[in-house]
Amino acid sequence: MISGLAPRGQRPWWRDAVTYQIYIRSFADSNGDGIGDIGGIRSKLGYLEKLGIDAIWITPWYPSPQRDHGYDVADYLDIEPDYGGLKEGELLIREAHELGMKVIIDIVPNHTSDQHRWFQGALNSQPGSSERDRYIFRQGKGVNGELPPNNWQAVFGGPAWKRVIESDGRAGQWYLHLFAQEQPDLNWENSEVVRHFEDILKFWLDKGVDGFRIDVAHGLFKESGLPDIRRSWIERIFGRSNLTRMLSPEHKPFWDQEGVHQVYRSWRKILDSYPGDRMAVAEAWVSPASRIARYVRSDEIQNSFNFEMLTSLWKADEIRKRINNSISALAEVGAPTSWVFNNHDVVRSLDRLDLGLANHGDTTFSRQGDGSRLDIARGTLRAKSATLMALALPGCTYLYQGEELGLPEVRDIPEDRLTDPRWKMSNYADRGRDGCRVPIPWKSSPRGAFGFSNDENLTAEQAWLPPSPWWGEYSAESQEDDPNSTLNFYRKALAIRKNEPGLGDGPMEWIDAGGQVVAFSRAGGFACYINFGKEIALPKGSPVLHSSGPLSENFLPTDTAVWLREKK
Ligand code: TEU
Ligand code: CA
Repeated sequence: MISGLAPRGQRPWWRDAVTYQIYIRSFADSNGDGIGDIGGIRSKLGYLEKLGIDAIWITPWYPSPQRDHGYDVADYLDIEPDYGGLKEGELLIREAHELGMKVIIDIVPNHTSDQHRWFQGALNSQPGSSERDRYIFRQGKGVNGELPPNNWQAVFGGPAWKRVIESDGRAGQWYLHLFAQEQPDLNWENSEVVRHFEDILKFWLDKGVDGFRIDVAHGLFKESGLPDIRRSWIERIFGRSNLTRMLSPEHKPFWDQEGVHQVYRSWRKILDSYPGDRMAVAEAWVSPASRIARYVRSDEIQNSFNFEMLTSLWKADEIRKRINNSISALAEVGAPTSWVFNNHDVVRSLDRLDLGLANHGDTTFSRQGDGSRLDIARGTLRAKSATLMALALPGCTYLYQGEELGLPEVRDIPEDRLTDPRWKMSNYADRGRDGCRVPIPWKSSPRGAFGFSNDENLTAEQAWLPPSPWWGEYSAESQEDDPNSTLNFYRKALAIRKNEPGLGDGPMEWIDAGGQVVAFSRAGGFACYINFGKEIALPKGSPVLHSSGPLSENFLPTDTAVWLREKK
Protein backbone atom coordinates (compact mmCIF):
# COMPACT_ATOMS: atom_id res chain seq x y z
CA MET A 1 0.00 0.00 0.00
CA ILE A 2 0.98 3.67 0.20
CA SER A 3 2.84 3.26 3.46
CA GLY A 4 5.81 5.53 3.98
CA LEU A 5 4.55 8.22 1.62
CA ALA A 6 6.35 11.51 2.34
CA PRO A 7 4.19 14.64 2.85
CA ARG A 8 3.20 16.71 -0.18
CA GLY A 9 6.00 18.97 -1.31
CA GLN A 10 8.61 16.53 -0.01
CA ARG A 11 7.77 13.71 -2.43
CA PRO A 12 8.27 13.76 -6.21
CA TRP A 13 6.01 16.34 -7.85
CA TRP A 14 4.51 13.84 -10.29
CA ARG A 15 2.78 11.93 -7.49
CA ASP A 16 0.34 14.82 -7.05
CA ALA A 17 0.59 17.04 -10.10
CA VAL A 18 -2.23 18.58 -12.07
CA THR A 19 -0.93 18.62 -15.63
CA TYR A 20 -2.52 20.74 -18.34
CA GLN A 21 -2.36 19.31 -21.85
CA ILE A 22 -1.60 21.83 -24.57
CA TYR A 23 -2.58 20.82 -28.09
CA ILE A 24 -0.05 23.17 -29.57
CA ARG A 25 -1.68 23.75 -32.97
CA SER A 26 -4.87 24.96 -31.31
CA PHE A 27 -3.74 26.80 -28.21
CA ALA A 28 -2.59 30.25 -29.30
CA ASP A 29 -1.12 31.72 -32.50
CA SER A 30 1.52 34.42 -32.01
CA ASN A 31 2.31 35.29 -35.64
CA GLY A 32 -0.98 35.37 -37.49
CA ASP A 33 -0.56 32.28 -39.66
CA GLY A 34 -3.58 30.58 -38.10
CA ILE A 35 -1.49 27.86 -36.43
CA GLY A 36 -0.82 27.72 -32.71
CA ASP A 37 2.84 27.97 -31.74
CA ILE A 38 5.32 28.21 -28.89
CA GLY A 39 5.14 32.02 -28.87
CA GLY A 40 1.42 31.59 -28.25
CA ILE A 41 2.05 29.29 -25.30
CA ARG A 42 4.60 31.77 -23.89
CA SER A 43 2.03 34.55 -24.12
CA LYS A 44 -0.44 32.49 -22.06
CA LEU A 45 1.87 31.38 -19.26
CA GLY A 46 0.34 34.05 -17.02
CA TYR A 47 -3.12 32.59 -17.71
CA LEU A 48 -1.86 29.10 -16.85
CA GLU A 49 -0.22 30.34 -13.68
CA LYS A 50 -3.45 32.01 -12.59
CA LEU A 51 -5.36 28.83 -13.44
CA GLY A 52 -3.15 27.07 -10.90
CA ILE A 53 -1.81 24.00 -12.71
CA ASP A 54 1.52 22.37 -11.81
CA ALA A 55 2.78 21.20 -15.20
CA ILE A 56 2.14 21.53 -18.90
CA TRP A 57 2.29 18.68 -21.41
CA ILE A 58 2.84 19.88 -24.96
CA THR A 59 1.73 17.63 -27.83
CA PRO A 60 4.50 16.84 -30.38
CA TRP A 61 6.38 19.95 -31.45
CA TYR A 62 8.91 18.31 -33.74
CA PRO A 63 9.31 19.07 -37.46
CA SER A 64 6.52 17.14 -39.11
CA PRO A 65 4.51 17.02 -42.33
CA GLN A 66 1.48 17.15 -39.95
CA ARG A 67 -0.37 14.21 -41.46
CA ASP A 68 -1.41 13.35 -37.90
CA HIS A 69 -0.70 16.82 -36.47
CA GLY A 70 2.77 16.13 -35.18
CA TYR A 71 2.37 12.46 -34.24
CA ASP A 72 4.24 11.88 -37.50
CA VAL A 73 7.72 13.04 -36.51
CA ALA A 74 10.33 13.83 -39.18
CA ASP A 75 13.14 14.76 -36.77
CA TYR A 76 13.12 14.11 -33.03
CA LEU A 77 16.00 16.48 -32.30
CA ASP A 78 14.45 19.73 -33.48
CA ILE A 79 11.27 21.81 -33.26
CA GLU A 80 8.88 22.55 -36.13
CA PRO A 81 9.72 25.96 -37.67
CA ASP A 82 5.97 26.79 -37.82
CA TYR A 83 5.93 26.38 -34.04
CA GLY A 84 8.91 28.70 -33.63
CA GLY A 85 11.93 26.37 -33.73
CA LEU A 86 14.30 25.14 -31.06
CA LYS A 87 15.23 28.52 -29.55
CA GLU A 88 11.58 29.31 -28.79
CA GLY A 89 11.23 25.92 -27.11
CA GLU A 90 14.22 26.63 -24.90
CA LEU A 91 12.74 29.99 -23.91
CA LEU A 92 9.42 28.38 -23.07
CA ILE A 93 11.07 25.76 -20.84
CA ARG A 94 12.97 28.49 -19.00
CA GLU A 95 9.94 30.78 -18.57
CA ALA A 96 7.67 27.95 -17.40
CA HIS A 97 10.29 26.96 -14.84
CA GLU A 98 10.53 30.54 -13.61
CA LEU A 99 6.80 30.36 -12.85
CA GLY A 100 7.24 27.04 -11.06
CA MET A 101 5.66 24.96 -13.81
CA LYS A 102 7.07 21.66 -15.02
CA VAL A 103 7.28 20.91 -18.74
CA ILE A 104 6.40 17.52 -20.21
CA ILE A 105 6.94 16.89 -23.92
CA ASP A 106 5.48 14.20 -26.12
CA ILE A 107 7.71 11.46 -27.50
CA VAL A 108 6.52 9.21 -30.32
CA PRO A 109 8.50 5.95 -30.36
CA ASN A 110 6.10 3.58 -32.11
CA HIS A 111 6.39 5.17 -35.55
CA THR A 112 8.08 8.00 -37.41
CA SER A 113 6.86 10.16 -40.26
CA ASP A 114 7.35 8.69 -43.72
CA GLN A 115 9.44 11.84 -44.30
CA HIS A 116 11.93 10.90 -41.57
CA ARG A 117 15.38 10.43 -43.14
CA TRP A 118 15.40 6.84 -41.88
CA PHE A 119 12.23 5.94 -43.74
CA GLN A 120 13.34 7.73 -46.89
CA GLY A 121 16.59 5.75 -46.63
CA ALA A 122 14.62 2.53 -46.24
CA LEU A 123 12.55 3.26 -49.35
CA ASN A 124 15.75 3.86 -51.34
CA SER A 125 17.39 0.65 -50.12
CA GLN A 126 17.01 -3.00 -50.97
CA PRO A 127 14.84 -5.56 -49.17
CA GLY A 128 16.92 -7.09 -46.39
CA SER A 129 19.11 -3.97 -45.99
CA SER A 130 19.98 -2.47 -42.62
CA GLU A 131 17.97 0.63 -43.63
CA ARG A 132 14.81 -1.45 -44.05
CA ASP A 133 15.48 -3.27 -40.79
CA ARG A 134 14.68 -0.10 -38.81
CA TYR A 135 11.06 -0.52 -39.89
CA ILE A 136 8.79 -3.52 -40.39
CA PHE A 137 9.05 -4.50 -44.04
CA ARG A 138 7.75 -7.92 -45.20
CA GLN A 139 7.07 -9.76 -48.41
CA GLY A 140 3.38 -9.91 -49.30
CA LYS A 141 1.31 -13.07 -49.53
CA GLY A 142 -0.20 -14.47 -52.74
CA VAL A 143 1.56 -15.66 -55.86
CA ASN A 144 3.24 -12.33 -56.55
CA GLY A 145 3.21 -10.90 -53.05
CA GLU A 146 0.16 -8.87 -53.98
CA LEU A 147 -1.64 -9.50 -50.69
CA PRO A 148 -0.71 -7.82 -47.39
CA PRO A 149 1.47 -9.95 -45.06
CA ASN A 150 -1.36 -10.34 -42.52
CA ASN A 151 -4.86 -9.12 -41.68
CA TRP A 152 -3.95 -6.28 -39.32
CA GLN A 153 -5.90 -3.06 -39.82
CA ALA A 154 -4.80 0.53 -39.31
CA VAL A 155 -6.42 2.11 -36.24
CA PHE A 156 -7.65 5.01 -38.40
CA GLY A 157 -9.12 2.77 -41.13
CA GLY A 158 -8.04 0.53 -44.00
CA PRO A 159 -5.27 -2.08 -43.97
CA ALA A 160 -2.18 -1.65 -41.75
CA TRP A 161 0.18 -2.40 -44.65
CA LYS A 162 1.29 -0.40 -47.67
CA ARG A 163 3.19 -1.80 -50.63
CA VAL A 164 6.24 0.06 -51.93
CA ILE A 165 7.74 0.40 -55.40
CA GLU A 166 11.26 -1.05 -55.49
CA SER A 167 14.22 0.49 -57.35
CA ASP A 168 13.49 -1.71 -60.39
CA GLY A 169 10.12 0.04 -60.71
CA ARG A 170 8.11 -2.98 -59.59
CA ALA A 171 5.73 -3.35 -56.67
CA GLY A 172 7.72 -4.99 -53.90
CA GLN A 173 7.67 -5.29 -50.12
CA TRP A 174 5.02 -4.03 -47.72
CA TYR A 175 5.59 -1.94 -44.61
CA LEU A 176 3.52 -1.89 -41.43
CA HIS A 177 1.68 1.23 -40.23
CA LEU A 178 -0.68 0.72 -37.30
CA PHE A 179 -1.85 4.33 -37.73
CA ALA A 180 -1.78 6.47 -40.92
CA GLN A 181 0.26 5.21 -43.86
CA GLU A 182 2.49 8.25 -43.34
CA GLN A 183 3.37 6.76 -39.91
CA PRO A 184 5.50 3.64 -40.55
CA ASP A 185 6.06 1.51 -37.43
CA LEU A 186 9.62 1.27 -36.17
CA ASN A 187 11.30 -2.07 -35.51
CA TRP A 188 12.22 -2.05 -31.82
CA GLU A 189 14.24 -5.28 -32.23
CA ASN A 190 16.76 -3.08 -34.06
CA SER A 191 19.49 -1.79 -31.74
CA GLU A 192 19.95 1.47 -33.67
CA VAL A 193 16.31 2.34 -32.98
CA VAL A 194 16.80 1.58 -29.30
CA ARG A 195 19.95 3.73 -29.10
CA HIS A 196 18.48 6.64 -31.07
CA PHE A 197 15.60 7.02 -28.64
CA GLU A 198 17.98 6.98 -25.69
CA ASP A 199 19.86 9.85 -27.36
CA ILE A 200 16.58 11.69 -27.96
CA LEU A 201 15.65 11.45 -24.28
CA LYS A 202 19.06 12.80 -23.24
CA PHE A 203 18.88 15.62 -25.79
CA TRP A 204 15.64 16.95 -24.30
CA LEU A 205 16.58 16.23 -20.69
CA ASP A 206 19.72 18.30 -21.30
CA LYS A 207 17.41 21.10 -22.47
CA GLY A 208 15.62 20.92 -19.14
CA VAL A 209 12.34 19.13 -19.81
CA ASP A 210 10.88 17.49 -16.72
CA GLY A 211 9.19 14.58 -18.39
CA PHE A 212 7.89 12.75 -21.41
CA ARG A 213 4.46 11.59 -22.42
CA ILE A 214 5.09 8.36 -24.29
CA ASP A 215 2.79 8.02 -27.29
CA VAL A 216 1.37 4.52 -27.89
CA ALA A 217 3.64 3.21 -25.14
CA HIS A 218 2.09 -0.24 -25.49
CA GLY A 219 2.94 -0.49 -29.22
CA LEU A 220 6.64 -0.76 -30.09
CA PHE A 221 6.96 -4.56 -30.07
CA LYS A 222 5.00 -6.96 -32.24
CA GLU A 223 4.54 -10.68 -31.62
CA SER A 224 7.08 -12.63 -33.64
CA GLY A 225 5.72 -14.08 -36.83
CA LEU A 226 3.15 -11.25 -36.95
CA PRO A 227 0.17 -13.62 -36.58
CA ASP A 228 -3.27 -12.74 -37.95
CA ILE A 229 -5.82 -11.45 -35.45
CA ARG A 230 -8.98 -13.38 -34.81
CA ARG A 231 -12.44 -11.91 -34.88
CA SER A 232 -13.48 -11.25 -31.29
CA TRP A 233 -16.79 -11.42 -29.51
CA ILE A 234 -16.59 -7.65 -29.15
CA GLU A 235 -16.64 -7.20 -32.92
CA ARG A 236 -19.65 -9.45 -33.13
CA ILE A 237 -21.50 -7.18 -30.72
CA PHE A 238 -20.19 -3.73 -31.64
CA GLY A 239 -19.54 -4.16 -35.34
CA ARG A 240 -16.44 -4.42 -37.43
CA SER A 241 -15.04 -0.91 -37.53
CA ASN A 242 -11.26 -0.74 -37.46
CA LEU A 243 -11.40 1.02 -34.13
CA THR A 244 -13.28 -1.89 -32.61
CA ARG A 245 -11.05 -4.43 -34.22
CA MET A 246 -7.76 -2.78 -33.27
CA LEU A 247 -8.64 -1.27 -29.89
CA SER A 248 -10.99 -3.79 -28.27
CA PRO A 249 -9.61 -4.94 -24.93
CA GLU A 250 -8.63 -8.57 -25.57
CA HIS A 251 -4.94 -9.26 -26.13
CA LYS A 252 -3.53 -8.36 -29.55
CA PRO A 253 -0.22 -9.35 -31.20
CA PHE A 254 0.76 -5.68 -31.65
CA TRP A 255 -0.12 -4.21 -28.25
CA ASP A 256 1.32 -4.74 -24.78
CA GLN A 257 4.06 -7.21 -25.73
CA GLU A 258 6.65 -8.13 -23.10
CA GLY A 259 9.49 -6.37 -24.96
CA VAL A 260 8.24 -2.89 -24.11
CA HIS A 261 9.20 -3.28 -20.45
CA GLN A 262 12.89 -3.65 -21.18
CA VAL A 263 12.76 -0.31 -23.03
CA TYR A 264 11.11 1.44 -20.08
CA ARG A 265 13.59 -0.05 -17.63
CA SER A 266 16.42 1.50 -19.60
CA TRP A 267 14.56 4.82 -19.98
CA ARG A 268 14.03 4.89 -16.21
CA LYS A 269 17.77 4.64 -15.69
CA ILE A 270 18.28 7.62 -17.99
CA LEU A 271 15.61 9.68 -16.20
CA ASP A 272 17.12 8.84 -12.82
CA SER A 273 20.59 9.87 -13.98
CA TYR A 274 19.39 13.51 -14.18
CA PRO A 275 18.87 15.87 -11.23
CA GLY A 276 15.30 16.73 -10.20
CA ASP A 277 12.43 14.31 -10.45
CA ARG A 278 12.35 13.68 -14.19
CA MET A 279 9.51 11.42 -15.21
CA ALA A 280 7.60 9.73 -17.99
CA VAL A 281 3.91 8.97 -18.37
CA ALA A 282 2.73 6.14 -20.57
CA GLU A 283 -0.12 6.40 -23.00
CA ALA A 284 -0.97 2.73 -22.90
CA TRP A 285 -4.45 1.68 -23.93
CA VAL A 286 -4.26 -1.66 -22.15
CA SER A 287 -6.70 -3.37 -19.88
CA PRO A 288 -7.45 -4.59 -17.30
CA ALA A 289 -5.84 -2.12 -14.89
CA SER A 290 -3.44 -4.84 -13.70
CA ARG A 291 -1.78 -4.72 -17.14
CA ILE A 292 -1.25 -0.96 -16.85
CA ALA A 293 0.37 -1.51 -13.46
CA ARG A 294 3.19 -3.37 -15.20
CA TYR A 295 4.32 -0.11 -16.91
CA VAL A 296 4.74 1.67 -13.58
CA ARG A 297 6.63 -0.97 -11.61
CA SER A 298 9.35 0.58 -9.48
CA ASP A 299 12.08 0.12 -12.09
CA GLU A 300 9.94 1.26 -15.05
CA ILE A 301 8.24 4.59 -15.66
CA GLN A 302 6.59 6.72 -13.01
CA ASN A 303 3.10 7.30 -14.30
CA SER A 304 0.50 6.04 -16.74
CA PHE A 305 -2.70 7.57 -17.97
CA ASN A 306 -5.70 5.92 -16.43
CA PHE A 307 -8.27 5.86 -19.21
CA GLU A 308 -11.01 4.18 -17.15
CA MET A 309 -13.02 7.42 -17.00
CA LEU A 310 -12.94 7.92 -20.77
CA THR A 311 -14.98 4.80 -21.22
CA SER A 312 -17.29 5.14 -18.26
CA LEU A 313 -20.92 6.07 -18.25
CA TRP A 314 -22.24 8.63 -15.77
CA LYS A 315 -23.39 5.98 -13.31
CA ALA A 316 -22.51 5.75 -9.63
CA ASP A 317 -21.87 2.02 -9.42
CA GLU A 318 -19.77 1.99 -12.57
CA ILE A 319 -17.66 4.94 -11.45
CA ARG A 320 -17.16 3.45 -8.00
CA LYS A 321 -16.02 0.15 -9.50
CA ARG A 322 -13.54 1.89 -11.81
CA ILE A 323 -12.10 3.94 -8.97
CA ASN A 324 -11.60 0.79 -6.89
CA ASN A 325 -10.00 -1.11 -9.77
CA SER A 326 -7.68 1.75 -10.68
CA ILE A 327 -6.46 2.34 -7.17
CA SER A 328 -6.01 -1.27 -6.15
CA ALA A 329 -4.13 -2.23 -9.33
CA LEU A 330 -1.55 0.53 -8.90
CA ALA A 331 -1.29 0.31 -5.10
CA GLU A 332 0.36 -3.09 -5.57
CA VAL A 333 3.27 -1.51 -7.43
CA GLY A 334 3.40 1.68 -5.33
CA ALA A 335 2.64 4.03 -8.25
CA PRO A 336 0.16 6.89 -7.91
CA THR A 337 -2.93 6.59 -10.02
CA SER A 338 -3.98 9.29 -12.46
CA TRP A 339 -7.34 10.63 -13.60
CA VAL A 340 -8.18 11.66 -17.15
CA PHE A 341 -11.55 12.87 -18.38
CA ASN A 342 -10.39 14.58 -21.58
CA ASN A 343 -7.64 14.56 -24.16
CA HIS A 344 -7.17 15.36 -27.84
CA ASP A 345 -8.35 11.89 -28.95
CA VAL A 346 -11.80 11.70 -27.42
CA VAL A 347 -15.16 13.48 -27.52
CA ARG A 348 -15.19 16.16 -24.82
CA SER A 349 -16.47 15.05 -21.40
CA LEU A 350 -19.34 17.54 -21.45
CA ASP A 351 -20.87 15.68 -24.41
CA ARG A 352 -19.73 12.20 -23.41
CA LEU A 353 -21.17 12.33 -19.92
CA ASP A 354 -24.42 13.89 -21.09
CA LEU A 355 -25.06 11.70 -24.12
CA GLY A 356 -23.87 8.46 -22.55
CA LEU A 357 -21.09 7.83 -25.06
CA ALA A 358 -18.96 5.17 -23.51
CA ASN A 359 -17.63 2.19 -25.31
CA HIS A 360 -13.94 2.36 -26.02
CA GLY A 361 -13.32 1.40 -29.59
CA ASP A 362 -16.77 2.26 -30.75
CA THR A 363 -19.16 4.91 -29.51
CA THR A 364 -16.67 7.19 -27.84
CA PHE A 365 -14.41 7.19 -30.81
CA SER A 366 -16.17 6.64 -34.05
CA ARG A 367 -19.64 8.00 -33.48
CA GLN A 368 -20.15 11.33 -31.85
CA GLY A 369 -23.67 10.56 -30.74
CA ASP A 370 -26.74 12.56 -31.54
CA GLY A 371 -25.72 16.12 -30.76
CA SER A 372 -29.27 17.39 -31.09
CA ARG A 373 -30.07 15.62 -27.82
CA LEU A 374 -27.26 17.39 -25.99
CA ASP A 375 -28.36 19.21 -22.86
CA ILE A 376 -25.57 21.77 -22.48
CA ALA A 377 -26.47 22.76 -18.93
CA ARG A 378 -26.60 19.18 -17.72
CA GLY A 379 -23.44 18.21 -19.62
CA THR A 380 -21.58 21.19 -18.16
CA LEU A 381 -22.70 20.32 -14.65
CA ARG A 382 -21.67 16.68 -15.03
CA ALA A 383 -18.30 17.61 -16.52
CA LYS A 384 -17.64 20.03 -13.64
CA SER A 385 -18.70 17.39 -11.11
CA ALA A 386 -16.32 14.93 -12.76
CA THR A 387 -13.56 17.52 -12.37
CA LEU A 388 -14.19 17.89 -8.63
CA MET A 389 -14.09 14.11 -8.36
CA ALA A 390 -10.85 13.77 -10.35
CA LEU A 391 -9.11 16.54 -8.42
CA ALA A 392 -10.09 15.01 -5.09
CA LEU A 393 -9.23 11.37 -5.84
CA PRO A 394 -5.79 9.99 -4.87
CA GLY A 395 -2.96 10.73 -7.30
CA CYS A 396 -2.53 13.14 -10.16
CA THR A 397 -4.86 14.60 -12.77
CA TYR A 398 -4.45 15.45 -16.44
CA LEU A 399 -6.59 18.29 -17.78
CA TYR A 400 -7.01 19.10 -21.47
CA GLN A 401 -6.99 22.67 -22.79
CA GLY A 402 -10.44 24.19 -23.01
CA GLU A 403 -12.11 22.01 -20.40
CA GLU A 404 -11.59 24.89 -17.97
CA LEU A 405 -13.76 26.96 -20.34
CA GLY A 406 -16.46 24.29 -20.42
CA LEU A 407 -15.98 23.75 -24.14
CA PRO A 408 -18.35 21.28 -25.75
CA GLU A 409 -17.41 19.03 -28.67
CA VAL A 410 -17.70 20.96 -31.95
CA ARG A 411 -19.94 19.01 -34.30
CA ASP A 412 -20.54 21.55 -37.04
CA ILE A 413 -17.07 21.81 -38.58
CA PRO A 414 -17.72 21.84 -42.35
CA GLU A 415 -16.77 18.48 -43.88
CA ASP A 416 -14.30 20.06 -46.27
CA ARG A 417 -12.40 21.45 -43.28
CA LEU A 418 -12.02 18.19 -41.35
CA THR A 419 -8.35 17.25 -41.01
CA ASP A 420 -8.13 14.14 -38.83
CA PRO A 421 -6.73 11.27 -40.94
CA ARG A 422 -9.55 9.14 -39.54
CA TRP A 423 -12.03 11.05 -41.73
CA LYS A 424 -10.42 10.02 -45.01
CA MET A 425 -9.16 6.63 -43.87
CA SER A 426 -12.62 5.61 -42.67
CA ASN A 427 -13.95 6.40 -46.13
CA TYR A 428 -15.69 9.48 -44.71
CA ALA A 429 -17.73 7.43 -42.23
CA ASP A 430 -16.04 8.71 -39.08
CA ARG A 431 -15.58 12.46 -38.54
CA GLY A 432 -12.70 11.74 -36.20
CA ARG A 433 -11.23 13.89 -33.47
CA ASP A 434 -11.25 17.45 -34.83
CA GLY A 435 -14.28 18.33 -32.70
CA CYS A 436 -12.17 18.48 -29.53
CA ARG A 437 -9.25 20.25 -31.24
CA VAL A 438 -10.84 23.52 -32.34
CA PRO A 439 -8.63 26.56 -31.53
CA ILE A 440 -9.18 28.01 -28.05
CA PRO A 441 -11.52 31.05 -27.89
CA TRP A 442 -9.55 33.62 -25.92
CA LYS A 443 -11.85 36.52 -26.83
CA SER A 444 -15.56 36.96 -27.48
CA SER A 445 -15.26 38.84 -30.75
CA PRO A 446 -14.61 36.77 -33.89
CA ARG A 447 -11.56 38.91 -34.70
CA GLY A 448 -8.35 36.90 -34.72
CA ALA A 449 -10.48 33.73 -34.77
CA PHE A 450 -11.90 34.63 -31.33
CA GLY A 451 -8.53 35.82 -30.09
CA PHE A 452 -6.81 32.54 -30.98
CA SER A 453 -4.45 34.63 -33.08
CA ASN A 454 -2.83 37.86 -31.95
CA ASP A 455 -3.40 39.09 -35.51
CA GLU A 456 -6.87 40.59 -35.29
CA ASN A 457 -7.28 40.42 -39.05
CA LEU A 458 -7.21 36.64 -39.07
CA THR A 459 -10.76 35.39 -39.56
CA ALA A 460 -12.18 32.23 -38.04
CA GLU A 461 -12.13 30.60 -41.48
CA GLN A 462 -8.41 31.30 -41.74
CA ALA A 463 -7.52 29.38 -38.58
CA TRP A 464 -6.10 25.94 -39.42
CA LEU A 465 -9.31 24.41 -38.03
CA PRO A 466 -12.13 26.95 -38.10
CA PRO A 467 -14.06 27.78 -34.91
CA SER A 468 -17.84 27.90 -35.35
CA PRO A 469 -19.71 31.24 -35.08
CA TRP A 470 -20.98 30.50 -31.57
CA TRP A 471 -17.48 29.83 -30.20
CA GLY A 472 -17.07 33.29 -28.64
CA GLU A 473 -19.72 32.54 -25.97
CA TYR A 474 -17.15 30.26 -24.33
CA SER A 475 -14.21 32.65 -24.47
CA ALA A 476 -11.81 33.11 -21.59
CA GLU A 477 -12.47 36.84 -21.83
CA SER A 478 -16.20 36.44 -21.27
CA GLN A 479 -15.58 34.22 -18.24
CA GLU A 480 -12.81 36.23 -16.61
CA ASP A 481 -14.93 38.40 -14.33
CA ASP A 482 -17.96 36.15 -13.95
CA PRO A 483 -17.77 34.51 -10.51
CA ASN A 484 -20.01 31.69 -11.73
CA SER A 485 -18.02 30.89 -14.86
CA THR A 486 -16.48 27.49 -15.49
CA LEU A 487 -13.08 29.18 -15.65
CA ASN A 488 -13.43 30.64 -12.17
CA PHE A 489 -14.81 27.30 -10.93
CA TYR A 490 -11.59 25.59 -12.11
CA ARG A 491 -9.39 28.29 -10.59
CA LYS A 492 -11.03 27.91 -7.22
CA ALA A 493 -10.87 24.11 -7.34
CA LEU A 494 -7.16 24.14 -8.20
CA ALA A 495 -6.40 26.71 -5.51
CA ILE A 496 -8.15 24.62 -2.86
CA ARG A 497 -6.39 21.46 -4.04
CA LYS A 498 -3.01 23.14 -3.78
CA ASN A 499 -3.55 24.12 -0.15
CA GLU A 500 -5.18 20.88 0.97
CA PRO A 501 -2.36 18.59 2.19
CA GLY A 502 -4.67 15.55 2.15
CA LEU A 503 -5.26 15.79 -1.62
CA GLY A 504 -3.04 14.34 -4.32
CA ASP A 505 -1.43 11.00 -3.61
CA GLY A 506 -2.39 9.18 -0.44
CA PRO A 507 -5.22 7.12 1.02
CA MET A 508 -8.96 7.66 0.66
CA GLU A 509 -11.94 6.21 2.50
CA TRP A 510 -15.32 5.48 0.99
CA ILE A 511 -18.30 7.19 2.61
CA ASP A 512 -21.60 5.34 2.39
CA ALA A 513 -24.13 7.93 1.23
CA GLY A 514 -26.46 5.61 -0.67
CA GLY A 515 -26.26 3.75 -3.97
CA GLN A 516 -26.61 6.81 -6.18
CA VAL A 517 -23.87 8.83 -4.50
CA VAL A 518 -20.12 8.45 -4.94
CA ALA A 519 -18.56 9.85 -1.77
CA PHE A 520 -15.15 9.58 -0.19
CA SER A 521 -12.96 11.33 2.32
CA ARG A 522 -9.30 12.29 2.35
CA ALA A 523 -6.93 13.09 5.19
CA GLY A 524 -7.62 16.32 7.05
CA GLY A 525 -11.41 15.96 7.18
CA PHE A 526 -11.88 16.62 3.46
CA ALA A 527 -14.84 14.97 1.75
CA CYS A 528 -16.16 14.81 -1.82
CA TYR A 529 -19.75 13.87 -2.72
CA ILE A 530 -20.99 13.37 -6.29
CA ASN A 531 -24.71 12.81 -6.65
CA PHE A 532 -25.87 10.66 -9.56
CA GLY A 533 -29.43 10.29 -8.31
CA LYS A 534 -32.19 12.35 -6.71
CA GLU A 535 -31.40 15.29 -4.44
CA ILE A 536 -29.87 14.24 -1.10
CA ALA A 537 -29.29 15.95 2.23
CA LEU A 538 -25.64 16.66 3.03
CA PRO A 539 -24.18 15.98 6.48
CA LYS A 540 -25.10 18.84 8.81
CA GLY A 541 -22.53 21.30 10.04
CA SER A 542 -19.93 20.50 7.37
CA PRO A 543 -18.85 23.70 5.65
CA VAL A 544 -18.91 23.65 1.86
CA LEU A 545 -15.52 24.38 0.29
CA HIS A 546 -16.60 24.22 -3.35
CA SER A 547 -19.38 22.87 -5.52
CA SER A 548 -19.98 22.24 -9.20
CA GLY A 549 -23.37 23.95 -9.15
CA PRO A 550 -25.77 25.78 -6.84
CA LEU A 551 -26.84 24.00 -3.65
CA SER A 552 -30.23 24.54 -2.09
CA GLU A 553 -29.45 25.01 1.57
CA ASN A 554 -28.14 21.72 2.80
CA PHE A 555 -29.20 19.69 -0.23
CA LEU A 556 -27.05 18.32 -3.03
CA PRO A 557 -28.98 18.31 -6.34
CA THR A 558 -28.74 15.68 -9.06
CA ASP A 559 -25.48 15.58 -11.06
CA THR A 560 -23.83 18.00 -8.63
CA ALA A 561 -20.60 17.49 -6.69
CA VAL A 562 -19.41 19.15 -3.54
CA TRP A 563 -16.24 19.44 -1.48
CA LEU A 564 -16.83 19.62 2.26
CA ARG A 565 -14.90 19.96 5.49
CA GLU A 566 -16.25 17.15 7.59
CA LYS A 567 -17.57 17.95 11.03
CA LYS A 568 -15.19 16.60 13.68
O1 TEU B 1 -3.13 7.70 -29.76
C1 TEU B 1 -3.10 6.30 -29.68
C2 TEU B 1 -4.41 5.60 -29.78
O2 TEU B 1 -4.43 4.41 -29.92
C3 TEU B 1 -5.70 6.30 -29.74
O3 TEU B 1 -5.84 7.27 -28.81
C4 TEU B 1 -6.10 6.73 -31.12
O4 TEU B 1 -5.54 7.92 -31.51
C5 TEU B 1 -7.59 6.88 -31.22
O5 TEU B 1 -8.16 5.92 -30.51
C6 TEU B 1 -8.06 6.65 -32.63
O6 TEU B 1 -8.35 7.80 -33.26
C7 TEU B 1 -1.92 8.39 -29.90
C8 TEU B 1 -2.17 9.88 -29.97
O7 TEU B 1 -2.74 10.32 -28.76
C9 TEU B 1 -3.01 10.19 -31.16
O8 TEU B 1 -3.34 11.53 -31.25
C10 TEU B 1 -2.25 9.76 -32.38
O9 TEU B 1 -3.04 9.94 -33.52
C11 TEU B 1 -1.82 8.31 -32.29
O10 TEU B 1 -1.22 8.00 -31.05
C12 TEU B 1 -0.78 7.99 -33.34
O11 TEU B 1 0.43 8.60 -33.01
CA1 CA C 1 1.51 30.65 -35.62
